[in-house]
Amino acid sequence: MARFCYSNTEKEIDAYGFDEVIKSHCRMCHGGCGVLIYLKAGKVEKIGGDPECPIAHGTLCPKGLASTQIAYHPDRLQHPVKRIGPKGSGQWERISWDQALDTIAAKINGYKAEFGAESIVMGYGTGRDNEAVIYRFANLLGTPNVLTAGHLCYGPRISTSIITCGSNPVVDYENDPDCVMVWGNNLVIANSDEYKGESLAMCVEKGARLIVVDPRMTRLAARADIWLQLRPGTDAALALGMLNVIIEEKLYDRDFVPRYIHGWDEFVARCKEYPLDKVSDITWIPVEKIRAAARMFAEADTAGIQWGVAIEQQVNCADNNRTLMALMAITGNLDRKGGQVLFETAKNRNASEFGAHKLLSREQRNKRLGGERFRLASHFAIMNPKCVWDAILTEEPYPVKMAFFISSNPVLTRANAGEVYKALEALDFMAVADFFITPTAELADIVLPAATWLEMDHIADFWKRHGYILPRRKAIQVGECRSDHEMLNDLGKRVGQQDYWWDNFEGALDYILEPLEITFQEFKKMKFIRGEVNYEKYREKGFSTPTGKVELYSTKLEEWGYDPLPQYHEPHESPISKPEMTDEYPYILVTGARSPGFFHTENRQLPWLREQHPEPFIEIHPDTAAKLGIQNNDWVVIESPRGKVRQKAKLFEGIHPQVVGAQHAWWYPEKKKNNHGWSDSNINILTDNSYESCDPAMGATSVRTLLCNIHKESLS
Ligand SMILES: Nc1nc2c(c(=O)[nH]1)N[C@H]1C(S)=C(S)[C@@H](COP(=O)(O)OP(=O)(O)OC[C@H]3O[C@@H](n4cnc5c(=O)[nH]c(N)nc54)[C@H](O)[C@@H]3O)O[C@H]1N2
Ligand SMILES: Nc1nc2c(c(=O)[nH]1)N[C@H]1C(S)=C(S)[C@@H](COP(=O)(O)OP(=O)(O)OC[C@H]3O[C@@H](n4cnc5c(=O)[nH]c(N)nc54)[C@H](O)[C@@H]3O)O[C@H]1N2
Ligand code: SF4
Ligand SMILES: [Mo]
Repeated sequence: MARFCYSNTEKEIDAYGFDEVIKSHCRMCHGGCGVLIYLKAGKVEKIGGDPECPIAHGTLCPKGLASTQIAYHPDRLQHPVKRIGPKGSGQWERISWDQALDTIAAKINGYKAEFGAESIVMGYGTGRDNEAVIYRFANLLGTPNVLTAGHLCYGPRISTSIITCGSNPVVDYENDPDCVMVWGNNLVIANSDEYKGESLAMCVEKGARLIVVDPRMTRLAARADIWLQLRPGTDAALALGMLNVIIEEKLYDRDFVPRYIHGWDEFVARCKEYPLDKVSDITWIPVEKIRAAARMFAEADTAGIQWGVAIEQQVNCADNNRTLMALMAITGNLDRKGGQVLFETAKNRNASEFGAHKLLSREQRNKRLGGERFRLASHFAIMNPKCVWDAILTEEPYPVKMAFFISSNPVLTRANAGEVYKALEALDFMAVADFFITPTAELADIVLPAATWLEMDHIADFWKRHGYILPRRKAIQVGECRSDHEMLNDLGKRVGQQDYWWDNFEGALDYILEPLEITFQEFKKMKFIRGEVNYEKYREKGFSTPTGKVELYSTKLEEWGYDPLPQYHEPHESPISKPEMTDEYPYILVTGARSPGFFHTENRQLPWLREQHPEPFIEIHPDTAAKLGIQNNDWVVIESPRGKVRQKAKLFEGIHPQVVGAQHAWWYPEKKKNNHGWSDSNINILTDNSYESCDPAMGATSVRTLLCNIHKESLS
């Protein structure tokens, strides 16, 4: 991210004739960067970074800078519509908000009466600051079925860290860790969750040692002291191997371990099952490199692991997270200043309380689809998507009649997209709230026009674990667009939840802030609020787990019938687990590495961003490409047992010759045919969502590691 040089707001107002500058917080991704919104004649003219922001310090990424191109896009949906042709036909008619909400409410009330609240699935995707309001609506309705991306993204980090050490440990960049190990993450592009790439970049700039664990050469890997180019999906084996070195060489924290670890002896025995020669065979990384990385991490005075989503989208999802937490814990870095801290949130009502989870009855909770199968996920109200598609298509264990997707595009973002499409086509009734009529929205009966972050008042980041809350201030109104929060506040009142909602959503914001004894109007005048920062809290309070210790041996997983100790399983589809497939599908496919201008399926319509990246590409090693007669920029067909799609070849030496890396979430808003070309380049046509391929406790779908074949597309 380039530092946005910003000196003097008033001078700029005079020089460029802006009428007003509003401080707010961007949310073109998971959000958090402070911005200055420059207004002229009631319109946003420019977005700039806010140097006073404690999270991003005035830096912005291309998506944030392009926010106006979403807000004012000519294709943006500005009023509710209902479908008047067949699903996917693109025929829509304008209706009023009252008509739209009354219709949706009547459907909800009808299905609830006839089939039970569980026949209605509420859906969202990645973090948008609307999760708590969606859970609140669902819990009050009595449906346990809220379908999110939480099974394969962030949910695993939160749930495994809660059962292991009480909360999600966040790298303490403010206090300059001496070593950062970046594991399955590319923060300088993704700026994900609690983090912004700027903090990591500054930390490396100041001299922190850097270890990168990634099958692809990223910008960070190129700068690293040690780059561990592992075989995709073998992270747990690598981490267990590193733990083994740290244990054997007695590099662990001798003060912390005996006092604060639960199950040390059993854990040590498990690690010993992973000697480095075995780990090297599994991971493709030379023994000496693994040993050097383990030593570098363990010997640093303070160290943190910048962990990312790649470790979660695997069959070893939960165990990957747990082995990385073990590395943090046994080296004494957990909750240590400059290590990885369990930050306390501000004392506002948190997302879990606002989400009204306690109001969902035990009887309804027990009906959560897949709840018995994926018990770690279900304990945190998270679902595996296939359980929903199956219930729609087979009516087992009970019928699902309606889905309401708010900020999600599942036909592009969920594994085995062909099945997803079929299921959504089979639904009795579907509603969507979005900025555009996306390929998913094309299958809906009603689409509601959602407000962007520029168009809402909100308490930003109150779901994150970095401890900050930030004011988001409404700058503009576009058409009849409304925030998801306001929309659900109104819909709730139409389905019998009137006692739990407010005259308008500002009442909810006041309710969230109530424990801090301030109103939203008062919060709006502030820059941010941060929870108290204390380190090594465990010395007084222990860890918030059943044993009060860091549970490397998990009593919760044991109670739910899983192995309480982490272990490595071979990916469901790999040259080792499925040797019989390798003739037909010789390459390992990884998908989804983030690109700077797009946020999953978003922004393909925005000229500033699409211009820089007009087509999807698949990274192929030059030797592999030469063998297959593929040249840079050739269209390539990528095939798996589930189907085939096309992307353009990008020859890239930073990837192993047997591995290819394809982009995810591609559709073509400009295409009229085939529902905006939803299946042309959509890599999730190829990904597997079978139950056996998912993490057995978390239900994470393995979209990072599968087998495929590639060939040059023929012109005929
Ligand atoms: N193959 C493969 N698949 C993946 C991944 C991968 O790496 N590889 N990554 C996975 C991950 S980590 C995630 S989190 C998911 C993301 O999956 P999704 O969240 O489903 O995907 P998005 O494209 O981010 O969001 C969908 C829609 O939300 C709309 N939107 C944005 N903000 C708002 C808002 O405030 N309100 C409303 N109503 N709509 C809004 C956008 O216009 C967009 O159409 O994808 C997953 N899918
Ligand atoms: N611009 C942009 N920013 C985004 C998003 C976006 O779509 N666009 N999406 C947001 C979301 S929802 C999320 S979850 C985050 C994700 O952000 P990150 O966690 O940074 O995830 P990715 O960039 O998908 O993947 C990180 C790295 O994992 C590597 N990788 C692939 N397979 C493996 C493996 O098996 N093991 C290991 N160790 N590494 C592997 C990839 O090569 C890649 O470089 O980004 C968020 N930010
Ligand atoms: S990183 Fe996210 S919050 Fe920051 S400017 Fe980019 S899109 Fe906005
Ligand atoms: Mo994600």
